[in-house]
Amino acid sequence: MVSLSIDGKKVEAEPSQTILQAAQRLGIHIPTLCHDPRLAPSGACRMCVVEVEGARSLVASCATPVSEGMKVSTQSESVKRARKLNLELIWSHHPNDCLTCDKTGECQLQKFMYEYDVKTSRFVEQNPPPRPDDSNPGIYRDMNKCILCGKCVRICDEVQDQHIWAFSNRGMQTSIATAFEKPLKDAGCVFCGHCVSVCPVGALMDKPAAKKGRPWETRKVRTVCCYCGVGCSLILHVKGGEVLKVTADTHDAPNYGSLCVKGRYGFEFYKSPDRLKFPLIRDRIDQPFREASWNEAIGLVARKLMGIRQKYGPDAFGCLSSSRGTNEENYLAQKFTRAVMGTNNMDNCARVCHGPSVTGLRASLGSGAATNSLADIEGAEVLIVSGSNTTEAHPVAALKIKKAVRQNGAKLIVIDPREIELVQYATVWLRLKPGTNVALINGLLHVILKEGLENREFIRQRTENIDMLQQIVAQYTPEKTEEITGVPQEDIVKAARIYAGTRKGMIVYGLGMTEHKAGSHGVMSLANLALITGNVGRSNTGINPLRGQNNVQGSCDMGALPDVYTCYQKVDDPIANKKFSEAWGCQLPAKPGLKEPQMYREALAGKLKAMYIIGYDPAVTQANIHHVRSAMKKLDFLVVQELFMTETAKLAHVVLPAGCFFEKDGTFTNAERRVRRLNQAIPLPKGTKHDWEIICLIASAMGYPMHYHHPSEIMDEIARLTSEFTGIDFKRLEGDGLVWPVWDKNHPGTPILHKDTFTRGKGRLNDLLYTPSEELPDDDYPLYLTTGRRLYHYNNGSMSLRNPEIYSISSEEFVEIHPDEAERLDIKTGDTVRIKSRRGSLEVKARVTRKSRPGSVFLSFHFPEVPTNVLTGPGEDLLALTPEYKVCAVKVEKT
Ligand SMILES: Nc1nc2c(c(=O)[nH]1)N[C@H]1C(S)=C(S)[C@@H](COP(=O)(O)OP(=O)(O)OC[C@H]3O[C@@H](n4cnc5c(=O)[nH]c(N)nc54)[C@H](O)[C@@H]3O)O[C@H]1N2
Ligand SMILES: Nc1nc2c(c(=O)[nH]1)N[C@H]1C(S)=C(S)[C@@H](COP(=O)(O)OP(=O)(O)OC[C@H]3O[C@@H](n4cnc5c(=O)[nH]c(N)nc54)[C@H](O)[C@@H]3O)O[C@H]1N2
Ligand code: FES
Ligand SMILES: [Mo]
Repeated sequence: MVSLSIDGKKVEAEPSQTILQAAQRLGIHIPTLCHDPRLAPSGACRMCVVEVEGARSLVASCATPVSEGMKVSTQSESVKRARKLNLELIWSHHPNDCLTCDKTGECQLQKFMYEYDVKTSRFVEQNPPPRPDDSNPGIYRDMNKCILCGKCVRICDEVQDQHIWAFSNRGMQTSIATAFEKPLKDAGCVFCGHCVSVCPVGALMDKPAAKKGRPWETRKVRTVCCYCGVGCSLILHVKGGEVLKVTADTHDAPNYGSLCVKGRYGFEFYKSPDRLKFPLIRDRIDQPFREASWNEAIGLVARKLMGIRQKYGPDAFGCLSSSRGTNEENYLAQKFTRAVMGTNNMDNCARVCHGPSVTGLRASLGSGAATNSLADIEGAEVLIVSGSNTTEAHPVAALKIKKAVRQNGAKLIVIDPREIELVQYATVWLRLKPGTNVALINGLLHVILKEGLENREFIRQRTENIDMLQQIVAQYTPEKTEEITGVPQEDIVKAARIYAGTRKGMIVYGLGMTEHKAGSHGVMSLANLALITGNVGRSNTGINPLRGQNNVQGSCDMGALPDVYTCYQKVDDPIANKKFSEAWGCQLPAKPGLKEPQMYREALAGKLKAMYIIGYDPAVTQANIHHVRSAMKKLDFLVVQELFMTETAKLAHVVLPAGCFFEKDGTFTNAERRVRRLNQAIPLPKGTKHDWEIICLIASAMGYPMHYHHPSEIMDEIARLTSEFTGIDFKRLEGDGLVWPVWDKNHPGTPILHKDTFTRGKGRLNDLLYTPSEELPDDDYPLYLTTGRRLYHYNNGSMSLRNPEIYSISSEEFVEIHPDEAERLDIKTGDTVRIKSRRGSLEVKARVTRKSRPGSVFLSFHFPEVPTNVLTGPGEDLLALTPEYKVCAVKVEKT
């Protein structure tokens, strides 16, 4: 530590700190234009100059380190004079349209001109005019306003690592530009908006909203993003019942100021004219819908469900609740299903997603959740990213991976058949054949055990079943593993050594692990890898599923599953069953219910008669949708609760219009188990109701009174019934929320699981053989089809496609096909091709790219015109029944 004085006050600072940082510790404000704590100092703007006793000239405090005995003055006359001169110089080539500039009130230049009383500039006769450029989606640009602070260039380089902006030209002509002045869309921009978020002036701004609002006229509401499981904190800027723009605060976890394109620009769907605005009902699905009052609709639902329960018994009903909805809503959905309908036929979209993570991690560690927090990624020395296209599906988590590699020197092992963006960052890329995860990981385990790289101490003390594991993986020599997976032996050995050679090895994975016949097995294999190397139970280690939906962690935690109540208390455990039966005032069924795919089978068999589907669109997003739609059509009664008229809603008897996440209070739980508050920002659209209110209305109409004044009362009930949530209430969740388990009202939460012991006691090393996928390419269908996500759109597209700015960036689907295949089939980029599987066929444009593995093609499932799931099919995870979306066999023909 060194001691120095600033404006006469003494302060201690680390020798690596700058004068600016030391001043901030004292609460002394120094003006800055080019400084950002996330970026390396550049010293470009000279606003932060201070006087240091004995120095020959003023120094930039943001770039000057402290030293022992330094005497700094931040407000001396010469400092003030220098800052004023500086402002005059900047102002001399800045347009003076402050009255109409959208940045007014937030512009740092304007603020400092006012503070330093600079009214005009001696260096100019006439300010230049604004030079507006709104040719790019989302982002508005005016290079005449640029002050060349370089923050946009640096944040794009240093945080987003995308390198889109650069200084171009020299002298007075210098400006910020993309390479060759290409439009952002063609320059490789991912529209994260980081550049916009740091611009101190009006040079880069979010496109002005249709409705105008000055910063002092807008309310800032903190809430949680409704897209992926990272669960970024958002600040909504609201005026007169409308959201004008979305930003993020650099202090808020887990994203600390970063957002992706959907978080920042994907908010306009809520005011789409397609929003459902009143209940719709009909007797039969071949009739048109008619508008109904809420009374009539709720009465009808209650009557029908009571009739079906009476005639066919409770198990003729099934409910799917929404991982887009809140914890409170999911809790009520399963309470309704169990207490009112009397069945455990309850599921959510985790079934088609990370169901195998819940099953696999529970089998290995005892708890189905991520073991560590997202912040841990940055400090890892080795990262395995398997089956996660992180930069597209969890973009803000990907920033942490990029930072770990580029700035902190971590080694990255990517396991993925596709050449995803993270491959550029990888030390080793294991490009396996789709569906061969278990074989590949067994191969890694083989090398580790054979070379004695395992952590014997950890294995002895904290795991069981090492002998069986050793026997099984003995077969998976590098040669044999290469044969099955297509990954070169040397890479398998190299990856095994890298991962086993660290005490800070962290595994992050996605659906490329779970959506397979051997999905749960794949997850258990990854757990084996963490367990035999002792890379679990500490910071910067562990095994971490990047959960998909904003609240899929929460919907599972809330018991929206067929076999458990909240936090995985088993329905067939007599103690849990008694506890919930008493709390809810009825005898609850103890037999685990149907999983989602079993519901469709039972419906086709005529045994399941009614379904209640909340915020979920399986008629598009389930695999083999012909089968799913036939099952839905056979139901006597289908209720769908939605924002939009989805394909599933089109098969319903009753459609109930619900509020979306901007419009409600409640909580979401992100992929790291962090429970956070959602704050209502705008009123419910006329005619709609909150999901939780609708459930209460139906239950009450069925003779089971359910009344809550506010979602916080539901959370209080959850906390009473769930030890892990005992310490949680809405008040405590303000700010960054809490990571469960939170055992009491003073408990700080638990970011790292399994520190001293696993939830199940010892960690289980599961001995697993490789099981091939259900449907492999053959002569008739010679290509693998693997499916997944694209950055700009989200699942069924019902929300993301309804954002005009985003839609203008990405408005159609294409199939990715490797040049080898393309040549053989005479297909060029832009050609329309027909893709056929044993279950269906579709037409789509082709894009020839090396991103696809030879022998495989890739499709997303976001565009209704290209119903990918007519193709996917027949495989299912052996334990969780998750569809094998990542492997089926297809043929491709030019049309
Ligand atoms: N932009 C965007 N973001 C999203 C979503 C969205 O729709 N759009 N959806 C959200 C949801 S619900 C989820 S669950 C997450 C999913 O996020 P991810 O898990 O990242 O999603 P996917 O793109 O489906 O699949 C990931 C990767 O698995 C790879 N893969 C395929 N087969 C195999 C295999 O056999 N082994 C291995 N190791 N890898 C394989 C694919 O090539 C792909 O790169 O994303 C969430 N975030
Ligand atoms: N081919 C292929 N298919 C896949 C996958 C794949 O990788 N490949 N991935 C699968 C995965 S991981 C998942 S999670 C599923 C996702 O499948 P879905 O859950 O069906 O997809 P979403 O688009 O998230 O649909 C949620 C629906 O909820 C509605 N909604 C949003 N917010 C609210 C709300 O607050 N209240 C109500 N009532 N409704 C709301 C939206 O309008 C939307 O229609 O798709 C699966 N399908
Ligand atoms: S803030 Fe220090 S030079 Fe710009
Ligand atoms: Mo998902």
